[in-house]
Amino acid sequence: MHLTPRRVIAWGALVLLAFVAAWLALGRRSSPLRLTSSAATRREVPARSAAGSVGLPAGPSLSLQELAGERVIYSYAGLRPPGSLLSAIRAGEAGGVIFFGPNISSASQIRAVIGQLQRAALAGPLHAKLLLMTDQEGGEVRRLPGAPTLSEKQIGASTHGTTLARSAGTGAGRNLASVGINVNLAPVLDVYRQAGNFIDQFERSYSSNPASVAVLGGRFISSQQRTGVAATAKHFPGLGAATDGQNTDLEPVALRLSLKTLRSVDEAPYRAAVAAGVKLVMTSWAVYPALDPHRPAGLSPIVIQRELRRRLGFRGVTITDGIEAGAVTPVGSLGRRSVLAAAAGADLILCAATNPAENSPSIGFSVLHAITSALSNHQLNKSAAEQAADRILALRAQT
Ligand SMILES: *[C@@H]1O[C@H](CO)[C@@H](O)[C@H](O)[C@H]1NC(C)=O
Ligand SMILES: CC(=O)N[C@H]1CO[C@H](CO)[C@@H](O)[C@@H]1O
Repeated sequence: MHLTPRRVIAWGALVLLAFVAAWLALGRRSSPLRLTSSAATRREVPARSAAGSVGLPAGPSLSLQELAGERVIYSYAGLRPPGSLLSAIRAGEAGGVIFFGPNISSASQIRAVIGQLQRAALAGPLHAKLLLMTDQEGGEVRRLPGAPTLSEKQIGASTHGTTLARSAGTGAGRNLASVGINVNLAPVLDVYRQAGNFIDQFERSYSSNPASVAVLGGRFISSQQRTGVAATAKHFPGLGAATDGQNTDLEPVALRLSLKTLRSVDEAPYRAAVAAGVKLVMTSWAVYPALDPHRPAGLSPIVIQRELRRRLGFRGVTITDGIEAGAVTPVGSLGRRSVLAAAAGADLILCAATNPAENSPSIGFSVLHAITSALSNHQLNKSAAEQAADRILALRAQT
């Protein structure tokens, strides 16, 4: 072939093209290698903590024991957390701890306990902070001295209610944050019916008017959450109709309200709470025959999944009331109650005794073991448990 200058240029261009094509092909071949090496890196860095902080599916990397442990909120008696609780936390088998008044002797004492608990959690396989919670509602129901001093009822009765609800939320949040508590089991959104009834007797309800409860509860939630402390709207779908003798801590309670009343009165404040971005909702242990005649709200998929999640659009973390409550003892053992609660859609199981002096990590261990075996024998749905763990880890990463 006679090489004219034009042919030289054409061949040169062809050779160059061949080189570019080969280089691209090699590049493409090497990209799966790059993916593999980044996957390997991800396995070395604990997958769960990465998942928790960015909200990616955390599930597949958690063991069954860890998936179960995420759901457990432990309690203990006395001023010092027992060694067995610290070991469970270090093993990644705890979602959090609830504190009661008798466990708190001073701000510095509880701050030191919290430091110890969080160091154990951060040293564990999930490297995620615990959810540390208490009831700092206001008025008589406060586990720490200080804000909020006004009861919900006093706030509801004031002409400056919205301002007071905002400062109660800010005060509660700053007070709890100052000792390291990152979840408040407040505000109460129950709409009371009769003066002196179950929820009104300690002034825990803002009002008998659902619209007022919605506005005041919403203000409390957004102000408190701005301080970095998560709020818990309770007790869904509402305990405002319980008489003074109807105490779910002590015995089964049925609230025979019509579906219309439940939705227009009792559930109404939860729309405002969801709009305010409330991070947790606590279910009640009462039975609401209009919603589910057979099961208490906290064990009912109809109440948790249909009413709260689908109808009201709640996407946060659900938590039971105390698993030792008299209202649910007829259901069966601690283990059976907690598996039913988890199956119904309760993300967190509050493992506390009705008498705080009887609080013990052993309540949490029973729940941990029951949920672990229910997961391993497929009595509980593993992918639903992974979704619950994702919600809990996302909350743990935010607090
Ligand atoms: C298990 O849970 C997942 C996620 O919530 C759901 O999509 C699936 O239908 C459930 N499976 C069974 C058998 O209930
Ligand atoms: C020293 C102290 O106040 N201990 C209390 C801690 O909490 C339990 C109840 O959970 C009380 O029984 C203790 O007296």
